[in-house]
Amino acid sequence: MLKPIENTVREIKKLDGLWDFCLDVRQEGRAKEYFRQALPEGETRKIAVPASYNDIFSDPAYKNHVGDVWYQRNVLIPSFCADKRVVLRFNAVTHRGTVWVNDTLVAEHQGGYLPFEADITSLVHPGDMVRITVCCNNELNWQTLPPGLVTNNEAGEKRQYYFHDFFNYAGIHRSVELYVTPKDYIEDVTVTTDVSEDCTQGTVNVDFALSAGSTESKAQVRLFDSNNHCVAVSEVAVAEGKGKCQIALSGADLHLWQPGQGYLYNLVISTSTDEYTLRVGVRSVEVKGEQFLINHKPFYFKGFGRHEDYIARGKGFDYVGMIQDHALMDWIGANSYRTSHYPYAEEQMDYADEHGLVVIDETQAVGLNLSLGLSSDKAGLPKKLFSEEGINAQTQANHLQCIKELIARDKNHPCVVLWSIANEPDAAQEGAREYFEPLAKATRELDPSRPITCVNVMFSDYKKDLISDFFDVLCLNRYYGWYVQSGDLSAARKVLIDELNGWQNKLHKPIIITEYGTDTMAGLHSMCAEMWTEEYQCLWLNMYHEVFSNHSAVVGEQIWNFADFMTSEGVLRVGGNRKGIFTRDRQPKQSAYVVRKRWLSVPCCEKPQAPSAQDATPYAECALKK
Ligand code: BDP
Repeated sequence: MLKPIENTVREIKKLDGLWDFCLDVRQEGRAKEYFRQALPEGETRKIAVPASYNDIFSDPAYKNHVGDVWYQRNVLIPSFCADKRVVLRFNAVTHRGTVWVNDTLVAEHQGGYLPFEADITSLVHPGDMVRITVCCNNELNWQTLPPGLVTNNEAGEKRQYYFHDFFNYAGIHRSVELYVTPKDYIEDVTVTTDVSEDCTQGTVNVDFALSAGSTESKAQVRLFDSNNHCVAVSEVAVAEGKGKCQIALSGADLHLWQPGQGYLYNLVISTSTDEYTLRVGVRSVEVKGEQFLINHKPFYFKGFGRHEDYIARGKGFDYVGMIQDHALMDWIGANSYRTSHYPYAEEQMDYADEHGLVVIDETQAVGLNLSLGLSSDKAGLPKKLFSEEGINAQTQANHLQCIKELIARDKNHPCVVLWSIANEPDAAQEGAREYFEPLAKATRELDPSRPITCVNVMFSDYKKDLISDFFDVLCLNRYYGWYVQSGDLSAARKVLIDELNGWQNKLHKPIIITEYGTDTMAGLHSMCAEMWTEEYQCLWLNMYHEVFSNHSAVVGEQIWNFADFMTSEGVLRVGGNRKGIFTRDRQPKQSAYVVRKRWLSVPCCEKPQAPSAQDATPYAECALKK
């Protein structure tokens, strides 16, 4: 799915800003057809788009609303729409969006973190003022991704439970765009790249598809380097709307996309009516034995699991947050992150492409697990997770749809080196193998150019796990010394080492520790480095780092989490999850300096040496000396 762009034949009008908004408290908007007129007077107020609606008004009615909400605005159709194909695009409506233009239903989409669009050419004319109405629903059930459970409490109020550990923010989370293309247009482009073993030759494989019914017989493909110098031109024959070509690069024309150095070319495809420019990074990715190779060199992942989570705007995208997070990741020496636990805004993928940040790209399949203790109300839970009443064939079909949409959006981003199809499913349950095998197979077919993974939960260790043989990389989330062996670092260290050895002996695959961390209250200190203190976080990380540095199969460490983030209420959380290395307002905890020292001690792609006990900060060092 191509991102809208602007050039001489394509234009974009952003529809971000203030929209009318109301909660559908009586859940009557669909029956009363709210889209046919202005939203109900007296209940409607202005809201910002993009943003989550939950935290803006500091009112529990908004924060905890379960069900539909309505957004509406009038839009003037610009003159650039004349004789063009006009498309309305939503980059993310969480979790379900239904869209009307005036009285006409134009789109319905399930899945809160990926774009969808509607061709509205026949409904609009330049100069028209049209009413756009969006019904946004945040309910999660066993067939949605992520899954959840809606119940009614004693007072008859709807409550939403879910099995993932981040707040169920909802709303129009990313930009809304009205864009145009020519009526005969370039519909899709797929680029894969390869690099010779000695890194002296690069190959760019281009496949493109034109809109249905296209009668074009040829197209031109050009590649420009970052100085806008044309390094390749290819005249491509087009048959039935499809064309392909291969571009070879070498010598002064070849610049690899590398971790830390995001070199990008511009690939320009031109037909008689349309032109599309795509940024291309030339690199190779491969899993070989226990190594993860980028451009044929071992790559060691240093970075974080993150969240799109910000004060007041929740999961709403904005450039300030994006740039601040990237500046902090740069400061601390991170070379990578995982889009835990849903696809992030495409702007973030573009930024990572430009800056050579390596991304593990994850779907929103999180919380397919009943044993994580995040829901206090067990009523209504299925007896078996993978069952007709729980995660069933419909869930699996919806999960496949998420994978398809993610790959369709992100396949051309060089930053993406690994697809993660789920986070912490209960991989020890009966039915897990039958559920995941077809999904793993389909992911490989959709994109044969990248390795795949499914992030493993601590309770499905190497003795219990039933699915990790389907995947190329073992991504492990581990909390020894926190949720279990709480406060006991030497016991935790032993379990961690035993487990890494267990996985290594069982599967001989590269291991990335995609989560490890401790809840830490910024400002809480203790001479004895007790749990929840800044000292404990430092000592705990140091212990893990020593183990990783000394283990040959570990090819990456991604700390949980980059920053503190909001979760649902519960006895496990105090004002959210506090495992951040930065606070929610992006200030460093003591651990930030420990991590920075470690990650900057070696060049970008390399694995750091084992730290000494003294590396756990001056405070912790004192706590160590008994
Ligand atoms: C893992 C989850 C992550 C949680 C984390 C934690 O993948 O989303 O936030 O643990 O407990 O289970 O902090």
